[in-house]
Amino acid sequence: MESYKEKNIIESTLKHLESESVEIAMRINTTVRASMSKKLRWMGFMEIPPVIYSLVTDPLNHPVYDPRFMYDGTEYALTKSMIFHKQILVKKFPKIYTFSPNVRLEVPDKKKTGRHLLEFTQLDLEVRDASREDVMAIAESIIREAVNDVKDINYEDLEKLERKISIPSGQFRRFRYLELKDKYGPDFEAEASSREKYPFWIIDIPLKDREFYDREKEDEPGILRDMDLIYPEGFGEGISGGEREYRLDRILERIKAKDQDPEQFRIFTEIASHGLFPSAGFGIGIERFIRYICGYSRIEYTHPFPKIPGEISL
Ligand code: ASN
Repeated sequence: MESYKEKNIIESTLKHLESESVEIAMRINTTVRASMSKKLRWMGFMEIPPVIYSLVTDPLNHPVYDPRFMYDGTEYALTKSMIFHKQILVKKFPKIYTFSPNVRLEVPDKKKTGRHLLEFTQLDLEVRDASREDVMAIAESIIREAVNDVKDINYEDLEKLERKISIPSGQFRRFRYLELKDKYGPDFEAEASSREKYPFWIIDIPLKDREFYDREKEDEPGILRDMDLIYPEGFGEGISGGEREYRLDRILERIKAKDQDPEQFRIFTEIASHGLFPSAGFGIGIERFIRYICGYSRIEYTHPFPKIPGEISL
């Protein structure tokens, strides 16, 4: 790397670390992670170590550069999400969570959104024999608890940021994906996010807008038993999850319907042929959640070493 570029990176890294916004976000990060772990353990979850690279990872539903490397003659991928590992894990442990580092090399243009980091952490959880509604209730309760803990512990920081945040005490609002799309047009998610005052759910996402692993509704073909959580005030998407397809024949059909190469998922489908359980789960992006709590316009202030799309970073 040319030395002037290196000098710029060193300067900008040190400047970033000095920023009060980063300092506050790190205190809130500490509270949020402890709060979520505490609540989930209380609910009977087991914490599992993350998987950083693997023989199989989430295909995602949008194109990203796919980092792979060879080790001792075998090709591995960096984790984009632990979805398949979660489905395998619930065979043994009925309620699991992990703080999972994900690498998603998004196109440089994604820098504009202010909510994409190429490397981030999601708290990814999965529950055997659970319904979508069960895990939505879990998400609501860990969010509520974390916001309350931040208000108790980090009140001085919230005052400094002049940030007031409130979470409904009951269920969050739910909107069906296609109804929202009819109402607001193609940019419905951003539109609804900027209009709403509280976090809300988008449910029943169509098959073509999602990965193959979420379960199709029996009574409404083409629509999935899944959901996204959207933060209000324009902060956008913060969670995605759903009930999972666990039957091998349906998994294979869904891979085919997505025009994906079954070979890419062979190791997972082989394991699925030994039997998977029905399950539901979700992942909540930690940096996005902190961004929403702090009210930051840009996500990079939630990470001391942010990987910003299109930029060289430490
Ligand atoms: N973690 C998400 C889920 O459980 C998947 C993802 O991040 N793409 O559904």
